[in-house]
Order: sequence, then C-alpha cells, then structure tokens
Amino acid sequence: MMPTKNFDQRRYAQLFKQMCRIRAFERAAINAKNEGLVLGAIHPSIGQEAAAVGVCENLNKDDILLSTHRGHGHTLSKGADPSAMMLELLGKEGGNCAGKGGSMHIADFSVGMLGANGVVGANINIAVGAAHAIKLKGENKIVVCIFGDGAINRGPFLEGLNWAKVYNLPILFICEDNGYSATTHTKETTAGGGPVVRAQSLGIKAETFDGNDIITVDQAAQDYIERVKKSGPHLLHFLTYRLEGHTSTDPAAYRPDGEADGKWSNDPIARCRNLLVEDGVSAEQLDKFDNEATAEMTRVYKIARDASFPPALDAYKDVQDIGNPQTEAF
Ligand SMILES: Cc1ncc(C[n+]2csc(CCOP(=O)(O)OP(=O)(O)O)c2C)c(N)n1
Repeated sequence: MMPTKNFDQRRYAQLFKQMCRIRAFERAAINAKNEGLVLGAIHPSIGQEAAAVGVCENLNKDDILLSTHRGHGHTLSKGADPSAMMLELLGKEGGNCAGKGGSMHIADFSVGMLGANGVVGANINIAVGAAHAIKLKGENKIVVCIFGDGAINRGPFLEGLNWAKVYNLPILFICEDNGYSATTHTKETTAGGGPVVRAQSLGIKAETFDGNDIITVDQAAQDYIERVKKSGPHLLHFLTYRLEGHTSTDPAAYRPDGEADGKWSNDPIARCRNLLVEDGVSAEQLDKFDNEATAEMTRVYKIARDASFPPALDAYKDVQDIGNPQTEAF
C-alpha cells in the first residue's frame, strides 16, 4: 500500500523502534530477575509503552521528567543509557545511581530524569517543586509528571495539582491509567469521575485519550506541551492496560480469566506495527527494528551481569549523613 498523506511514516517508525527498545529492555530485566540477579521488584510496563514514548519523544533534553515504580520506559524514552539502567537494576558499579537506587529509584539528571519513585504519588509534589523552581528562575522548560490511576487517590494528587494551578506552573501531569492499582481494580477505590474531573474542578484543562495508540498519544502530547508552555498546568489521562503482572513475579490471578489474553490485540506495539505495514513499510524492516532492539538489550544485560559490584566502602558515599543513630538516640 502507498504511504498515506497525513501519516509521518519516518516518525512513527522511529517511535515503533523506541517502543521495541523498551519492551526488549524489560524482557531482559525480567530475565535478570528470574536468574536471581535483581534484588527487589521489577514492575514491567509491557503494554504501556505508547504513553512513555509518545510523551517523552516530544520533550527536550532539559525538560524535567518524574516517574513511578513502573518507570523503565519513561526513563529510556527520556534518553537514559540502557546499560547504566541495567547496571542499576543489578546494583552494579556504573549504574545511574551507583547501584543504590535499583529499578524503582533510577534518576539521571544528565537527561532531565529527576527520578522514578517507589512511593505511589510521591513524585507529584517533587515534580511541582521542580516546576516552581523553573518558574522562579524564569527558565524556558517544562516538567512532566507521570503517575498511575492509583496515585490519584493519594493526597499528593490534590496537593500538587492545587499548588500547580495556584502558581500557574509549567507542568504537564500524565495519568497512565492501566485500570489496576496493584491487585485492585482502581474503579473500586475511586469516587467520582477520576483524574480528568478532579483536575477540571481545580480549573486545570484535562482530557482522556487512547493511550495505546501511538499517534493519538504523540499528537495529544505535542498539543498539551504547547498549552503548558503558554498557560501553565494541564493533565492528560491515557487509557492503557498492563499486559502482565503488577511485578514480574505476580501471576495476576486477581484478573478475570482471559482478560489479559483479549487485550494483546490492543498492544500498542502491534497496533503501531499494523499502521506502518498498512502504510507500506515492509514486515522485514519492522522485524529488523525489533531484532536490533533485542540484540541491544541482550548486550546490555550481559554487560550488567558480568560487571562488578561497587566496593563495599562506597555504601557510605552519596548518602545523607544523619549521624550515628545508636549514640544519638540513647
Ligand atoms: C504510598 C504507597 N502505598 C502503597 C504502595 C504499594 N504499591 C506499590 S505500586 C501500587 C499500585 C499503584 O497503582 P497505580 O498508581 O495505578 O500504578 P500502577 O502500578 O498501576 O502502574 C501500590 C499500592 C506504595 N508503593 N506506596
């Protein structure tokens, strides 16, 4: 089929490649976890890659990003080095946080990634603080804060959105709604109309979009980033689905039988692939992108597996000195 007029084939091929890289990174991370190389949990974002790529590919390097416990995709899309990320997951020397952060606490200031966060909702107020600093310094950049649908039921959501609106801060809130908060259907624990209605009640413009359609996410992100630059805080609500367990070891038995199987046809990578094939890109070319992503992340995994742990004394480096609790407390 001939390329369609309004479809930017080159751009969407690039976004397809990025989504494949995230998936391959997480498959390699799950492998590492299964081999006992990762202490702590891995929260895969398999099925949610379009939101990460569609948003982060529209940011500049010095724009600021804050993410969640499910942040590999966001961090990679913001430009972090996958080798450093895998080293971090394995607690090795050369990790983004010298092996002290792990999967849920990766930060890479060199690409504007201010941090993933294992405390649900806690990234929201940090993000608002960063946006306030940008405003006070008169800088020309924005903050993007990504959180799940479960986080909107924690206090920081109201606190953060309120502060952002009162001070008209340059921040884009992104609710990545996969329908679940760990093992619970978020609907069962959410009163009212959800994130969009809550944001609108504070005077923040907010809309819901299909978060599994890369074109929709890309266009919504472009539009909302421009709006944030002109007029302060906004919120995007992306509907998506976590295709696997809450963590890599969660069998997700709380889901109705067959629910996840039925959702694979809505996989954002498969959907993007179909669009590209319909537009004339060959299946071989797309397989090549996919295989390159797998090869890259297999390399990254092997580097991390064979790397050294930091020297034991480095445990005391870069951590806050709060004194000796034994002598001070007694
Ligand atoms: C304050 C807090 N409460 C509970 C937890 C345990 N917990 C970890 S992830 C999670 C679910 C969060 O759901 P959501 O925000 O929708 O993100 P998702 O896991 O779906 O990406 C919970 C309850 C936590 N980490 N922090």
